[in-house]
Amino acid sequence: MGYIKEKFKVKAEELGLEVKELIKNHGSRKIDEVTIGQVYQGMRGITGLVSETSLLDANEGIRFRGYSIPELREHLPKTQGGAEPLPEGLFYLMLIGELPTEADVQYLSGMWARRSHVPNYVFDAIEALPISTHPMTMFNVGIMALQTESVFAKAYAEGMSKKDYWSYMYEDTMNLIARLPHIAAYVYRRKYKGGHHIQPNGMLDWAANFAHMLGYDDDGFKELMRLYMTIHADHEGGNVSAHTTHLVGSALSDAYLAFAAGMNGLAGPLHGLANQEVIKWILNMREELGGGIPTKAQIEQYVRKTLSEGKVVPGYGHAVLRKTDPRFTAQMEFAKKHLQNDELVRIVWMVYDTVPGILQELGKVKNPWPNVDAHSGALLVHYGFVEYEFYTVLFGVSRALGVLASLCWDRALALPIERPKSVTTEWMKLFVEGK
Ligand code: NMX
Ligand code: MLT
Repeated sequence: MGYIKEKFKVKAEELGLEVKELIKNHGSRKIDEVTIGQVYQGMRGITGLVSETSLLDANEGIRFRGYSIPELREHLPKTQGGAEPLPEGLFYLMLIGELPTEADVQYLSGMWARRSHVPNYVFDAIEALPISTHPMTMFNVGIMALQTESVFAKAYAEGMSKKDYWSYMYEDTMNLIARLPHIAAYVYRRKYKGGHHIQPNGMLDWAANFAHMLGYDDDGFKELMRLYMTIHADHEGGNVSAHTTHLVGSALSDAYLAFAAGMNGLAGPLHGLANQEVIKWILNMREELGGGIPTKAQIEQYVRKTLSEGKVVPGYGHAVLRKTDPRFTAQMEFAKKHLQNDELVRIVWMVYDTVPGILQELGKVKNPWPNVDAHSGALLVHYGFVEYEFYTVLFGVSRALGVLASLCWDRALALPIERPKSVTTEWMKLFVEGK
C-alpha cells in the first residue's frame, strides 16, 4: 500500500471512532430546525450534510481544512520558480487533513502521471458524438465510458467486504483524477483544434500537463491552470456537484458513476455553466455597443436590460456567500500581477463596480457580489483560450479533486445510503391545519 493510502487509512480509522462516539453520546442533539419555507426554497440554510474537505463561511468564503485561499496560496508547495499552489497539494490537504510537503506533492504528481493512461474506447465513445455536442456532454460521455475501469465496481461484483469499500474507492479516485485531464484535453482538441491531439508529458505536474495537452505551453497559462485547478476544487458539501456526487455515491455507485452525476449538475447554468455564460454576456454586451471598453453608464444600461428580460446576471449572487467570493479576488490579484491592462479584464472590473448596486436595488437578491465565475473567463481569453463553451469542463476537472476526496471519506466513514423524507403539498396543508 502506498504511504498516502496508509496515512489516509490511519486518519480514517481515527475519525471513524470519533464519529461513532459523537453519535453515541450526542446523536439526539438538534443542530437545526427546518421551516416550510426552506423545504420549498432549495433547502437553503439547512445543515444536513457532513463534508470533511472544506467549510464555507458566508462572509469569509471557503476554507479547505481550515486554510483560506490566500493562506493556501502562501503555504501549499509550488513549482520551482512558480508562485501559484500545485493542486496536488490541495488534494493531499483535503484527503489527509494536513499540509503536504514538497515530497508529498511530487509523489502525487508522479502517481497521477503513471495512472493517466486512457483506453482508446473512451476516445471512440467521444468520437461517436456529433461535433456540435456541448463539451460538458462529451466530457461526461468520456467519464461514463471509463467506468468500465472501476475497480470498486469490479470488487463489489466479486463480493467485497464493507470494510474494503474505502480502499477501492481510493483506487478509483486516484485513477479517475489521473485520467480526467487527458479526457478533457481530448474533447477540447477534437472540438476546436481539428482533432490534432497532444500526448501527455509525464514530467510535468498535473495542471501543467493539462495545459500542455490543451495546447497551451506558455508558463503564464500553466500558472493560471495551477491556480484555477486549486480554487475551483471544492466548496463544502451542499453545492450541486458535490452534493450529487455524494448522494449518488451513497448508493455505492462507483467513483465514475457518482462523479459523472455531479458533472451533469455542474453543467447547469446556475452552477458551473455560469462561467461560460459570464463571458458570453460580456462579449454580447461589447458587440451590442460596437466593441471597445464600454462606459459605466452603458454597462448599467445593459445590466438593466438583462434583468428586464427576466434573466439573471451571470457570475453574481450565491446561495451561501454574502460577500465577494475570495475565489474572485484571487483571480483579480492574478490579473493585477500578470495582465493589468487586458481590455476584457478591465471590463470585468467595471462590471464589478456596477452590478452589485443594481442587484441591491432589486431588494430580493441575497448576495449582490461576484462569485468565482465572474472572473475566470477573462483570464482564459487573455491567453487565447477563447472557446468559452469549454470553460465548465475546466471547472469539472478541478472539482474532481474535492468531490472525490470527499467520496473516499464517505466510504471510509461508512456513511449509509442518503434518503431524506419528502412530503406532498397536501401533507403540508394538513400539517398547517394541525391535522
Ligand atoms: N441576477 C439577477 N437575479 C438574481 C441574481 C442575479 N445574479 N441572483 C439572484 N437573483 C434573484 C433570484 O433569481 C431570485 O429571484 P426570484 O425570487 O424572482 O426567483 C432572487 O434573486 C433570490 O435569489 P437568492 O436567494 O439571492 O439566490 P439563490 O440562492 O436562490 O440562487 C444563484 C443563487 C447563484 C443560483 C443565483 O444568485 C444566480 O442565479 N446567480 C447567477 C448565476 C450564477 O452566477 N451562478 C454561479 C454560482 C457559482 N457557481 O459556480 O456555481
Ligand atoms: C461552487 O463552487 O460549488 C459554487 O460556488 C456553488 C455553491 O457553492 O453553491
